[in-house]
Amino acid sequence: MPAVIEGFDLPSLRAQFPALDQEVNGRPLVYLDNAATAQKPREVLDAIAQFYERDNANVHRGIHELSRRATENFEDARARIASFMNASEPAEIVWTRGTTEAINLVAGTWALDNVGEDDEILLSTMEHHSNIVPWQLVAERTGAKVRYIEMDDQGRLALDTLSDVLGERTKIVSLGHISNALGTVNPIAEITRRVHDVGALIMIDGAQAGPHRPVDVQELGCDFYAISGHKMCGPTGIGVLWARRELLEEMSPYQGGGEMIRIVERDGSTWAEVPHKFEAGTPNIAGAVGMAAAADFLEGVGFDLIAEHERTVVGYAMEQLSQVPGLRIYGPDSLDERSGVISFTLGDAHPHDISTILDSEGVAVRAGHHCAQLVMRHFDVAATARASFYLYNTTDEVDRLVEALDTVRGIFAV
Ligand code: C6P
Repeated sequence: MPAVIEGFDLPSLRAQFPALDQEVNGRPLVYLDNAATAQKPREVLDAIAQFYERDNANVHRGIHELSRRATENFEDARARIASFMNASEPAEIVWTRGTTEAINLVAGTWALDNVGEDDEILLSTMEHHSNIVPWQLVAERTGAKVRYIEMDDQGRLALDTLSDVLGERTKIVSLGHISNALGTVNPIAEITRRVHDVGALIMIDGAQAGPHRPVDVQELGCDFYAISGHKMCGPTGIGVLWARRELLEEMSPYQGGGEMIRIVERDGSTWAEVPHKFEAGTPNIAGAVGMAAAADFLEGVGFDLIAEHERTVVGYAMEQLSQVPGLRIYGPDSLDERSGVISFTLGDAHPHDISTILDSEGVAVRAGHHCAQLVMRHFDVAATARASFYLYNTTDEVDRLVEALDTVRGIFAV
């Protein structure tokens, strides 16, 4: 059993997550599907409930007290996320439905305005479909070419071949900070420097990074960064696009509607200031409040302690899983290069069967292509099972996973 981390009180931390305290199929739940979505602490649930119970009204519209409070809550939440990401100012934070919408926003505005027929868009084969398909749509509409950074046999970006695909034709590069299918952590600051050297912009899909490490957009030096609230203990349906103000200023609006205009005339309209120019319609106000509460919660626990704890649990899981006969782990060997995700196969057992059997023992993992079919193709598998860990997981839960995998081995004679 690994040593207890000073200052990290795991039992009382777990007690703050009501959903963790239940039985599934007659066994205490072991929730290892955190890369899909994380559970929510009481602090976040209370913040959302309190908003609806006391302050609910539309924002930026009414002159009455509740509308004033709702607007204050919403704009305070924006300021909270600005500090969470170390943005220069709250105006650089655009609320979206999540990472997917943030990437579509950049693809549908900046890219459609700036990418032409002879240009190239650079992605990697490690990307989630949310960071591939929006760019393919841009390529279809503009005639630009999509190129890919390849991976090596440990699922790391093959940066020794970066200069083969990154050059003066590259207009924008879009990469995941941490892979959802492999857990690989990419050296974003280093890549960003190389991208800027050729005069291109870089967008980072931070869906899997925001929950686990401090995201400092100024230190990373990137141009666009996206995160989702629900993966970092916040609610679903809310996320953020961060971009430097001067980029937001020059970008076209994304969707048209209320809230994003200054003046509407019969023959045309003018736009509101950033970030409101990108926020058409009634926003997810309670979602923003909940995401800000999640930022408070995570920073309250402390990212240093979260990282140390996750490293202990993931390290223990790697050790234990690598002793399971027939089990193959995908992604980097070194803990320095991976985050909370462990993707694996077990003999010839189909990952969906693995997941079903684990579920029958109360262990929740995800199975499938994880919206990363290019990763599956790279490793020549149709699917993997994926155990993804977060701040509240324990080494005892790793033991429960390994025990349940013994059942799988028995059934499939692995
Ligand atoms: N990955 C998973 O199980 P949304 O759905 O917009 O909040 O996030 C999309 C997304 C984008 N990039 C990465 C790296 C992601 O991991 C995800 C979401 C979940 O892996 C659901 S498919």
